Amino acid sequence: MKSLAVKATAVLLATGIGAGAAWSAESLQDVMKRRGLSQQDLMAAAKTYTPTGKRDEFLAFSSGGQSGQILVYGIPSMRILKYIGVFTPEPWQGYGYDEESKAVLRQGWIDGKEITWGDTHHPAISETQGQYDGQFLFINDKANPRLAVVDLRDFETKQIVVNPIYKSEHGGAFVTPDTDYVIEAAQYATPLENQKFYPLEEFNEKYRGGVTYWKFDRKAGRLDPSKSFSLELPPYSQDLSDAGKGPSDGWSFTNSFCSERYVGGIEKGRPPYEAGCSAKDTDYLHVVNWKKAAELVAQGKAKKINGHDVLMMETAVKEGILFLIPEPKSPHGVDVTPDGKFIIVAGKLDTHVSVYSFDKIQAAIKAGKFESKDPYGIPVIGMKDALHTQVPLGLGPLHTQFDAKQCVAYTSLYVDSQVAKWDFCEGKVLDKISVHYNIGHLMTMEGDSVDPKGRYLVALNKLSIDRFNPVGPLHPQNHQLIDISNDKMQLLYDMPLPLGEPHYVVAIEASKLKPGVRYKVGTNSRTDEPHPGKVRAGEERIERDGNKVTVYGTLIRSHITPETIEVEVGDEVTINLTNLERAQDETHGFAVSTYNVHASIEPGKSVSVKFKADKEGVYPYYCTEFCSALHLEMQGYLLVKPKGWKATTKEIAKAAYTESDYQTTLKKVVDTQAVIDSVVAFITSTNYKDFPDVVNMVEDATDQLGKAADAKSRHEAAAAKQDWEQANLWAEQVWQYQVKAADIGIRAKTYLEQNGAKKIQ
Ligand code: RUQ
Ligand code: CUA
Repeated sequence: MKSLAVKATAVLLATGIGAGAAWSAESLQDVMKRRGLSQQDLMAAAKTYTPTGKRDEFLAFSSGGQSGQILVYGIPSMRILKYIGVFTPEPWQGYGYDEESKAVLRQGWIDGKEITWGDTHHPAISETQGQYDGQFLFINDKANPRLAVVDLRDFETKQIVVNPIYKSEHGGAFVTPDTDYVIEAAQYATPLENQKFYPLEEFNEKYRGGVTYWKFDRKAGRLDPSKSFSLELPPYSQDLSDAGKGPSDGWSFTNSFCSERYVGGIEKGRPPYEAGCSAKDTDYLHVVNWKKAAELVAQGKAKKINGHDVLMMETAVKEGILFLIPEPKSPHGVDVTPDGKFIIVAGKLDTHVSVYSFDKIQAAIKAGKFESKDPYGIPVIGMKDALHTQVPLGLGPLHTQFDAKQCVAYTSLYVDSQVAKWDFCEGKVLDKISVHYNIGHLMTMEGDSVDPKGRYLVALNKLSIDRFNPVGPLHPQNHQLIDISNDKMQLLYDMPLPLGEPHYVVAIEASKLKPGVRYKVGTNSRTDEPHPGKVRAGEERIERDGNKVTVYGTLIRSHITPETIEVEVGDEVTINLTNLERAQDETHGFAVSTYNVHASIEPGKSVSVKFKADKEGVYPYYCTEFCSALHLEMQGYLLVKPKGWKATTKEIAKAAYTESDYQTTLKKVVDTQAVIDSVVAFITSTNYKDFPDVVNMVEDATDQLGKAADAKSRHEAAAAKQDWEQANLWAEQVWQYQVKAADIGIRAKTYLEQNGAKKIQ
C-alpha cells in the first residue's frame, strides 16, 4: 500500500502535476488542514457521506415550485434521484412529448387552454391509518387550482384534476388518515361560478373561499371528481390545512389570513392589501366536520356549482359542521399533532405558536358555548375556550413538524432564520438553531404522520444569499439537513436546489417504497391498461388507412423495428412502440428529427408519438438512450415523399465483401460463442434462479441468441450462392445477437458475484 502511494507520488512529481502537494500520501489530518475542516465538519461528513453502492434511509419528495415538477432525493446523502414531470413537460421522460403523457397534461388544461407551468406547493404521501404507506403521492398547483396524482409504483403522474370552483388554491394537498379524501383549500376569494364577473364592491356578498374534499379511489389509483365535494367558506383567504387524526379523525382544520376581507387599490389612493389584510389582531381557524359534510352531500343537501357538489355555508351552519376560532395574527401553518389531540397554529406576524386542544373545541361545541357569530352566521368559539397553551418562539413562526419523541415539535422561524425545538405538551422551548436564510417549511422524517421517525430535519430556506458560489442574481434555493437525534440540533449539510421555490417536502422510509423495474409487456403506463398499439416481436407492421399511417413497432437492443417508414406529405403518422426488454434499466428513447416528438420507453412499456408529416424530406429517427454498445446504430429513416412519387428501380448500393471477409466473421462468431459458453457455465453453476433480476437477464439473453438461428440459415444460404455481401452481413448479424447476449450474460454474472450467489455444483 505504502509503496504504491510513494510510486504514485513519484509519478506525479516527475510529471510536474501537483508539485509540492503529495496528494496520494495525504493523511486525514492533512486533508482537514488543507480544506480547513473542523472535527465537527468531519462528524457531519460521516453522518451524510454515502459510499458508492450504499443507499439512503429516507426518500424525500420535494415540490419543484414553479417548475411544476417534483424532485426526489435521498436522506441523509441529499443526492437527487429523479425529477417527476407533473404539471409541466419533462423531456427526458417524454412527458408531454408522447401521446399518453400528453393526455395526462391535457386533463390539466383550464377553459380549453393549455397551461404550461405550475406553482406546486405541498406534496402528500398516501396514508393507511395515519401512517405513510408509500403507494401514492399528491401535489397541488396554487396558481391554476389543480391537484395531481403520482403512482409510486413507477413514479409517474397518472392524473390531474382542475378545481371546478376556485381560481387559486394553497391549502392542499393534505390527506385524511386513510386517504379517503385529499384536502384542497382555496386561497384568494373569487366568485365560485366559472367566468362570472362581480365588481370588487360586492366582495363580501359575492366572493367566496372554500375547501374541497377530493374522493380518492385507491383501487383505481385516481381521484373521483363525481364523488368529491366542496364546502363554501367566507372570503377569508383560506391558507394551509390539515386533517385530524386519531381522536380528531373526521375533522379538518384550515387557516386564514385577511379575514378583514380588505380590498386594496393603491392606484386609487386606498392603503395597500398588506396594510388592510393584517390590521386585525386575529384571523380565523376554520374547523370542519368533513365526515358529516360527506354524509350531507350524499343526502343531496349540496348545491351544484359548475357541475360540482358544494355544501353552502348556510347548510353547514344549520347542520352544525362548521366553526371558527380566532387565531393570531395572519397565521400560516396549521399542523395536527401525531396523537391527534392538538392543533398547532403558527403566528407568522405573532411570535407565538398557539396550541389548540381538540377536546376543548369539542366541549365548547357540545355545550353550545360560542362567543359570537361572524358576518356569515358561523359560530365563533372563544380563543381561551379552545387553547391548550401558547408558546413564544420567536419572529415569524410558519410551520411545525414532529419528532418520534413524545411532545417534541420543530417550528420554522422565518424572520429569525431559525428552527425552534419545543415541547407542545409543557409549552416550553428546548433548543434553537440558525439556518441560512429565511426558512419557510421544515420537514422531519414522516413528521406529519401519526408515527414520526425523528432522526433528520430539513430546513427549506427561501434565500441562500452567500452560501454557494455565485451564479448570477438568481440564487439557488437551500435545503439544509439537520441532525435531530440528540438534544442539541446539528447542522449537517447544505444542498442547493436549482429549481423554483420548493415549498414543502415529505420524506418516507425508503424500505416502504416498492417501485417496479419493468411493466407487463405492452402497458400504457399512464392508464395502467394494455396499450392498443402494442405488438410482440415478429408482429411489427405499418398500416395505412386513407392518409393515416399507423406504425406498430418494437425496440430491443440494438434495433428499432421497422427501420424505414415511408409516408407521403400530408399523412398523419402515429408510431406505436413497445420495449421488449426484460432486463432492468434497459430503457430506449425514441426521437424523430424536427417533428418535436420524444418518448422514453422503459422495459415493457408501450407509447405512441403522433405528428403530421407536413414537410417533404428525409428524417432520421433514433434511440436517445445509450442502451448498448450498438446504441448509435439504433436508427432508421422516416421518408416523407412528395405526393405521387414513383418508386425507383435502382437498388441500394452493395459493399464489396469477399469470401475471406465472410470466413473472418465466422471465426469471430466461433470465438464469441466460447465467451458465451463460459458465462453460461458460470451462471448455471449457481443458484441464479433465486435472483429474479438474473432470471430476467437470462431470458433476454436467450431471446437474443434465439434470433441467431434465422440469421445463420440466411448467411449459409447466401454463402451457398456465393453472395458474399449477404453472407458476410448475415454472419455479422449472428455476431450482433451474440454480442448482446454476452453483454447481458456478463451483467448477470457480475450481479451474481456481487450479490453472494452460491455454487450449486
Ligand atoms: S406555504 S412557507 Cu405554500 Cu406551504 Cu408556507
Ligand atoms: Cu436503444 Cu439506444
